[in-house]
Amino acid sequence: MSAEMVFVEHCKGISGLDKVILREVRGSSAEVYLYGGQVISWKNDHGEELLFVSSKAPFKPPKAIRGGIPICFPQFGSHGHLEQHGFARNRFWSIDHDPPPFITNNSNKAFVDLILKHSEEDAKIWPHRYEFRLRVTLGPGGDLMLTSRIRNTNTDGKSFTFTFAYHNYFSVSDISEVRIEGLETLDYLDNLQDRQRFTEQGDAITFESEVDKIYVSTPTKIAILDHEKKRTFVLRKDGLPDAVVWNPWDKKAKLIPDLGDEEYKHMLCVEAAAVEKPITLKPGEEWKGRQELSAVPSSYCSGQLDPQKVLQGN
Ligand code: TA6
Repeated sequence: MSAEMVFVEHCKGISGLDKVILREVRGSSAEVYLYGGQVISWKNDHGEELLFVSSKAPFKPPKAIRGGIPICFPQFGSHGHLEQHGFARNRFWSIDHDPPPFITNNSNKAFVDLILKHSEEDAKIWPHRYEFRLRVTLGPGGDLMLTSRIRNTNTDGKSFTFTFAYHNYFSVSDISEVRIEGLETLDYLDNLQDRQRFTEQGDAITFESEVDKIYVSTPTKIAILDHEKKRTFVLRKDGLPDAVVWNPWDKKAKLIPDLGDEEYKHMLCVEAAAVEKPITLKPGEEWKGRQELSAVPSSYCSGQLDPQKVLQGN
């Protein structure tokens, strides 16, 4: 390790937007935009990009950036009176210079603390005071951790209720070659059928058409296996009982202006979320929701990946 290793760099990104680059000793990196408090890039120690960002994303506020890890708060989706996915993803966050202490592994050096607070403008549509603290950490092994702490700071004695998601866009080689392990046999709410409830079959989830499902009460660990890339993403989550799986497929992709017509093939959203049971905080209460992403090489075994090994491993 060089003595000059810079773990955290503050600079300008696309469209002159403020961003923070996190770097780790073995070469992995991540980029976080203050606009949206959004992770836009996560690279492994070979410099390979692991997140999908649309080539048509304009990076022009007030539009949310299509890709990376948008934060959906205080509303996931369009069920509610707020704009789709809430407003946190198109607000300018600030650097949090003095966050309350975390009970975590504090040997990590590549991390940034961001904060979003209520504003007069937002109070017109969501009349609450809050502090949303987000820590993004890149571990020495290249794992990416996001921890959200949301506190009700209302002074009028009122509780508030919200839904939430880390809307992860993973970069995949070819959506037809990808499968998800860890969600089989679970119940899901189908966004394509008015959030009706169904039960998933026993097989791993594969993709051959549009999917937009909210799996409820899922295990804390989900694996996304990319056969062609021989790569497995492992998503671990805490405080986030649900998992959303979304791919727009060809017809829907054509209707999304900031997504290339063919780009649906190279993206898959698997999101750590709290949707089915909204979270309510009384004044002074804090909620914490955490996810950890890792990308590990996976190998073939008689033409098939062994998902059990992936799910059992650390
Ligand atoms: O998380 C899945 C989803 O809620 C889909 O319903 C979908 O349309 C999508 O997110 C993207 O939403 P956006 O508002 O970013 O276009």
